Amino acid sequence: MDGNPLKVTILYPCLNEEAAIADCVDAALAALRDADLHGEVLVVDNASTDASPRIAADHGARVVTEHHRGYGNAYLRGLREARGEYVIMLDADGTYPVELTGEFVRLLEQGAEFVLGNRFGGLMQADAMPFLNRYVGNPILSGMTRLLFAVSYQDMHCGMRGLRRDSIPKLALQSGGMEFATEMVVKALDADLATVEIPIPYRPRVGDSKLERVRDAWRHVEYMIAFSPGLFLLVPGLCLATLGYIIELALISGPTRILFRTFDVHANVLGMGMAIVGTTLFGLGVVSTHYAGSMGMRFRHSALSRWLYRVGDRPLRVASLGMLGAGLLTWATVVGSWVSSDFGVLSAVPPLTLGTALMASGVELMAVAFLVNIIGRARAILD
Ligand SMILES: Nc1nc2c(ncn2[C@@H]2O[C@H](COP(=O)(O)OP(=O)(O)O)[C@@H](O)[C@H]2O)c(=O)[nH]1
Ligand SMILES: [Mg+2]
Repeated sequence: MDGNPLKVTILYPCLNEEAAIADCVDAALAALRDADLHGEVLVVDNASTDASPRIAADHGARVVTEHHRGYGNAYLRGLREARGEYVIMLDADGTYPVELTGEFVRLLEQGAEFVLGNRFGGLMQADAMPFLNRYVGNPILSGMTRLLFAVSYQDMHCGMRGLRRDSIPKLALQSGGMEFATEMVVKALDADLATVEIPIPYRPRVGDSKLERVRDAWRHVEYMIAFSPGLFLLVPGLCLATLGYIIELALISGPTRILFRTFDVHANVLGMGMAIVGTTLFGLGVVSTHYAGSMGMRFRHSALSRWLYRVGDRPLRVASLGMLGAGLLTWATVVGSWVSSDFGVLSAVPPLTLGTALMASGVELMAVAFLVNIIGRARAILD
C-alpha cells in the first residue's frame, strides 16, 4: 500500500452493459473529484460478451474479470478486490445516483457501518422500475424479509449500498446469485453493523435488464426459507410433536371421553403419526439451523435457533437416549405382561402407539445428532 491509501472504491458489477458503462465510469470519477475523495472505480466484468470491459478500462476504471456468472459472484469478487477504506456498490446501468457517493462516505465517516439506499423513499422516477417489480415483486420480497428476519428496512434489493471494507469479513457472504442482496442485509443485521437507510433517486435503465424475474425472485425466497428454520420447521415440528404426545398421554388408558365424545384407538394412531412427523420436522429444522449457522447466520431474529446452534449435539443425544429408553421400556412392559398372561388376548394399542412414537423419535434424534456433529466437524475444518 502506498503512503496515500485509497479512501473509496466505487464498485460496479457488469454483465454486457456497453450502452451504460462509459457514463457510469465517467460519473463515478466525477463524483470522486467533486467530493474531493481519493478513490478508484472498480468494474467487475462478469465475462461480458460485448465491449463493456474495454470501454470501462478506456474510461479509467480498473477492470477485473469474474468468470463465474451471477450478480453475487461478481460482487464477491469485487469486495475481495476493492482497495478503498469504504466501498460503494451500485449497478452499472445508470439507474443509481453515483453522485451521492460523497453523501454515503460522509455517513460512513460519521460512524455508520452499512448505508443502504432506499428507492421507495419518494425520489424514484415514475418510469424507472417496471410495474411488476415496483408494486408486486419488491414489496412482497422485502415484506417477507422484514417479517422473517425482523428487519425494519424498506428496500431490501436496493443496488446502491456503502460499507466499510473492514466490515466485509464479518458478513461471511456466500451467495452467487441475486439473493446476494438479501443475504447482505440479513447478515449485516446479524453482525450488528450500525445501519442507516437513506432515500435515493432511481432512474430508468440504459440497456437491457439482466434480471430474470421469476428465477431471481425465487432465489430470494429459497434463501429466506433455507435460513428461517425456526418458522418453517422447528416451530411447526415442535407444535405437531407436542400435540401428538399430548393425545398419546391423554388416551393412554384406553377409550377416553374428552368434552363431548369418546376417543379410542384410532386417535392413538393419529397421535403416534403426529408425534413422529413432528419430530421429523423438528429434526430437519435442527439440521437446517446448524447448516445456516455454519454459513455465517447468527439468528439474531430467532432465540430458539440461536440456542440450538449454541448447545450443539449433546442435548439431542440425551433426549434421543431418553426417548429410546422410554419407548423400549413401554414395549417391554406390554410384552412382559402378555408373556406372563400365557400369551392371552393382547389389547394394548394405546401404550404401544406411545412406545412406538417414542422409539421412532429417539432414533430420529440420534440421526439428527449425528448430522449436527458432521456439520460441526466440516465447519471446524473450514474455519
Ligand atoms: N442479473 C445479473 N446481473 C449481473 C450479473 N453479473 C453482473 N451483473 C450486473 O449486476 C447489475 C444488476 O443487474 P440488473 O440487470 O441491473 O438488475 P436489476 O437492477 O435488478 O434490474 C448490473 O450492473 C449487471 O450488469 C449476472 O450474472 N446477473
Ligand atoms: Mg439495475
